[in-house]
Amino acid sequence: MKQLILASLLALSATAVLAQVQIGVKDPWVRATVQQQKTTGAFMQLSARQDARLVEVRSPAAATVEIHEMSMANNVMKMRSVAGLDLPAGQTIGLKPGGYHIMLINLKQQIKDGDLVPLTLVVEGKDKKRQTIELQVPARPLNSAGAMKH
Ligand SMILES: [Cu+2]
Repeated sequence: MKQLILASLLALSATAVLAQVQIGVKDPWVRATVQQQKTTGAFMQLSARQDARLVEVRSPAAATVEIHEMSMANNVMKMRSVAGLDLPAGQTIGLKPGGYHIMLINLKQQIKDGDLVPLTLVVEGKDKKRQTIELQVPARPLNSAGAMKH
């Protein structure tokens, strides 16, 4: 229970900080892993007040972080890395299992339910100026709604 409260407080404070940079982040979470698992996904809702683009994501928890897109091709779910994700003004872009997501590759350690995973989003505005958004993203269990296989 304590962890739950902490997680929601952190989510609130993340939103407050983000108001200054015109990017909203809602309900971020990382899928917890089992031992030996080397990859996992991070998910959230992003909204921008002006046109912007998510160009990079970093995390000390993984050797490599990529922005991935999932799509169906011949009834097979395929995943590929994309250079960036457009955030059109006024729209909410959902990063969710089965769609766009942030992929954490070569995890340095197991991510357990309730852990907070630091993520840095790098967002580029139309003027090509970049800003970083620091998040502490709570891990949710493997079997939480919408968990996906990789
Ligand atoms: Cu992926």
